[in-house]
Amino acid sequence: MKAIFFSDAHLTDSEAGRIETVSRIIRDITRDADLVFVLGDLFEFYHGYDGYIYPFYRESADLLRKIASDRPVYFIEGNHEFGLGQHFESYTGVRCVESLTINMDDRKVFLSHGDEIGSPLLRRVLKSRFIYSVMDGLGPGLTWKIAMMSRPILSKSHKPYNKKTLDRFRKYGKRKLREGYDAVILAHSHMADIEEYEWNGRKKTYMNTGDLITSFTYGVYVTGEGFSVATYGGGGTDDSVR
Ligand SMILES: [Mn+2]
Repeated sequence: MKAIFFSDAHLTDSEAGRIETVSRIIRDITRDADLVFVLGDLFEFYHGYDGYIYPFYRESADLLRKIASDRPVYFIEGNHEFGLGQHFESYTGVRCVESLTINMDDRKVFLSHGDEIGSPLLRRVLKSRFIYSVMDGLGPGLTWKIAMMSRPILSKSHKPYNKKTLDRFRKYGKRKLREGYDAVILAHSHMADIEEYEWNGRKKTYMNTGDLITSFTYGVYVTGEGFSVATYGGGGTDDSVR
């Protein structure tokens, strides 16, 4: 069994070339995957509407639909996705969730975008039923415009390396592992990372998928081999930076 984890492409309507590049990467890395996890912020902004897919996200939605046609795909929403919605789910066949606990080869795995680490309060306010109903009322065109104007509030899509943030994510990962998970997979920091621990003879893993903007990293799980971080088209003999 092979699972693929990727996140943080932050696609917008103004960079058609980048959508194409990211589509190619996603197509390539998921080709032989039995299970696919999108760890959030694939889109710079998304709020789902009935019967509607943003025209510039059609390509990405169609790609997810194709991937999900013959294997399970989970989309764990990021802080830039405000309810992908039922239409997105039924159109793509992808399961959209806030966070996820799943069993893989007898390992209990926790997956979340990871934005609960930095600003849980802001997350609660922005991702509220009230805000969603305002977005519903405004419609996709106006909501998109406002979202693009609010980008500085939503958080930067380009994040430089930051040791303090890296450590904060590791610490949170460790805390979740202590709660009884065998693996914790996060994203959001845009810093790919993998830490392995051995507690009471049981192997535990914290992994961060990094991003598909600057570092082009993603996570891999293979039965019998465990977790690893890989770089798309990156150096090395097998693209892996374990
Ligand atoms: Mn994020």
